Amino acid sequence: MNPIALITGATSGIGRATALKMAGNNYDVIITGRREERLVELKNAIEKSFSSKVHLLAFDIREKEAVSQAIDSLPEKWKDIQVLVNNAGLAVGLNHIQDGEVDDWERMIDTNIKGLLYMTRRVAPLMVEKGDGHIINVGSMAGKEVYEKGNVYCATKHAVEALTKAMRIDMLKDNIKVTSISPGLAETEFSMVRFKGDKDKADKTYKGYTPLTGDDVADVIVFTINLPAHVNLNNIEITPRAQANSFYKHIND
Ligand code: NDP
Ligand code: 8X3
Repeated sequence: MNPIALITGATSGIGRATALKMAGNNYDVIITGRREERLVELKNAIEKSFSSKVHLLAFDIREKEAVSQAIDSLPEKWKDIQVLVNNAGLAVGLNHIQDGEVDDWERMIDTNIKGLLYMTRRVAPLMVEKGDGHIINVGSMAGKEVYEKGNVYCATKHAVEALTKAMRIDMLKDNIKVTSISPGLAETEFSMVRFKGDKDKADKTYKGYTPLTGDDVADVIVFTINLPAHVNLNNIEITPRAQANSFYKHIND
């Protein structure tokens, strides 16, 4: 068997691209997400192009019991997880705090913070047991800065930053690498989810400049994982050339 990587949120965007590139780098991959048909399609695509093995787990990361059951259900050899990419996440809504939808806030907190914690709580002990492993947390530029109407999404990604630092300290003696990667604007399904299916608003987000793609972010994740065992990239910020930070974007057409 190849080394094993578990990628959450592999049905779309950054997670899907990461699963494909990890398979291309001779990892066997465990792919997760809620949309099972997409996981099946991705499994077929990987098996068609690479010799890697694929195991799929369809569950909602917000459900603690579902996360536990999914990890428990893994055949013993699939529990030897070398890399965990905590990628599943979302922004829902873009409102001033006084107009925010409490249900949106809960979806973001439950997915981006609690879901990441549930996964880590079940997978990290498997790594600690063997004294080796690498956890990549997908944060955001929204975890570095706070922008107008970003309130709760930014707070969840600040939490990812804090948890990344905490994990690195807590598992230092166990040889577990922990990295956070903080992308800026990447064209995926992210904005369709944020704007609740409003395609015009979603498309506008990426107009007039060249945004990152899921592949761009996945390339950096794979680079990070492939570094020598004694080297860790603690935190990576990646933006399109046209974006300096959360506030400055250069629109050129
Ligand atoms: P996508 O919407 O394309 O992908 C999000 C993934 O997360 C999907 O596979 C989705 O799977 C999964 N997911 C969402 N909710 C749940 C849930 N409750 N249970 C299980 N899986 C879930 O967006 P991106 O690829 O852009 O987002 C990936 C990560 O990157 C997120 O954490 C996001 O915050 C972060 N990010 C994105 C940026 C961007 O500009 N695109 C920039 C910075 C960070 P499914 O719906 O099938 O469950
Ligand atoms: C996604 C990027 O700028 O919409 O995390 O917060 S941004």
